[in-house]
Amino acid sequence: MRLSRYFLPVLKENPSEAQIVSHRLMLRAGMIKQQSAGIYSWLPMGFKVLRKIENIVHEEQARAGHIAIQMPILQGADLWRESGRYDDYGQEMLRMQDRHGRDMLYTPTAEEMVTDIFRSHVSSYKDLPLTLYQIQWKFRDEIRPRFGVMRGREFYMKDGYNFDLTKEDALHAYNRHLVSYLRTYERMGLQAIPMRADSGPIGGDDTHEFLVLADTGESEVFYDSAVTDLSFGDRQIDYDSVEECQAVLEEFTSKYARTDETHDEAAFHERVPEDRRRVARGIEVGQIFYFGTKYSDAMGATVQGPDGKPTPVHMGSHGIGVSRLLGAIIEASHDDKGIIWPEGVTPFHVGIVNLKQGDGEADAACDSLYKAFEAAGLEPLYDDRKERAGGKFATMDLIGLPWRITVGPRGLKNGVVELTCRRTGESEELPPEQAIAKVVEIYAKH
Ligand code: P5A
Repeated sequence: MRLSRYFLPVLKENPSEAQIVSHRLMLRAGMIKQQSAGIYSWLPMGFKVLRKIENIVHEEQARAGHIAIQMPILQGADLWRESGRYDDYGQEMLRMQDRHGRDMLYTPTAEEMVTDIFRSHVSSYKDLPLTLYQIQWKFRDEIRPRFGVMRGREFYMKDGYNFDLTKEDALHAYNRHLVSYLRTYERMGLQAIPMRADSGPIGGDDTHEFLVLADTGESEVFYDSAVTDLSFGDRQIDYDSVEECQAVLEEFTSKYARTDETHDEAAFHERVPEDRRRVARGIEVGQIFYFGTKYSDAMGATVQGPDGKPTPVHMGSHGIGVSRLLGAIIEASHDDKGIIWPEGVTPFHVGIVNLKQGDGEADAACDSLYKAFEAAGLEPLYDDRKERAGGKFATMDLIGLPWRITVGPRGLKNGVVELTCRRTGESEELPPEQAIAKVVEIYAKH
């Protein structure tokens, strides 16, 4: 993309409404625009990152054997009356009526609808296990929407639902989700720590939240510092293997790590040596639940079991805060100049800064870099505006592309361009071909 043809409405001033750095940087970098409290338009660069995050989620869901569907945003109230949640959900649910006076709602989650799909089409235990998921907009009329996309009213969520014959099978689905989430977040450059949590309006006893540590997080968390040494890395897991998933779950959840809802001070002291006890704040980027037959009992979702008798299915649901993740990633990865995107989610792979737009040689060198990156399957953002170098650097630093190539007449005389790493600020002068090769090699890992 050439910046002169792009739509990147960066703000020079700090927006006064933003209380935390990720919200401020998303507004300043022209990624989102607020339309109502907690409701945003996604401008091109914000939308691009949203799509990147969404793609990672889809890829990791596919790897775990889960199947994508799409359910409607507006749902009839009847299914929710069957489960009892139409009344339970209270004011967080946005309700409306259609022209016939039928009660409708904007989906805050979709346990009821997916259970309805299941009961309509699945009748035998032989069709299990099954996990269906979607990535879809949700609405929760939060009392205090704030911090930009972090606590929106309209937000984008991956919600997945497993259907299993037995509790044992459903717990494997739970463990499988935990493993696939660890991998998903790591691909986004995040450490998200599974913590024992409270199940709230979704219900059930078994639940973990995934928290990214950040001072601006809304949850208070208590943990053994040893959990921050754990990393999923590039291990290959057989998602069908009960033992392998169980082993990962145990590795990542056996140390003390809880949100304030389930925190137990006595257990904290007993289980964690004093020098490893940490009290901090975290951003909840996902949550997994096992709730057994709560919805299948209420809604008559049974299958014919091996004994020929109707058996209610065991279920769980599993969510990732896709739009919230943009905020979480920025909270975890920025400096005073702007965002620092992890390679896995960056909107463009590399920025090209032309120090002397209009200079024949500099323009030609930039064009050829641009073409070479495109040919290698990467997306460059070329700042081809007639602007001062200082302004171009400030924009690149603000929008946070991990790698920048600076091209100017002086370097070109010596046959070199400058390759700069956004995270470390380190630069090196290299012939253009070598700079390209280096960037291509870095992204081969992402
Ligand atoms: C699991 C999927 C559920 O709703 N039902 C279907 C279960 N879980 S949850 O924890 O309530 O939400 C899942 C994730 O969505 C994000 N989230 C939000 N993001 C932005 N703004 C909000 N107001 C908001 N509410 C929830 C969180 O990341 C949460 O973990």
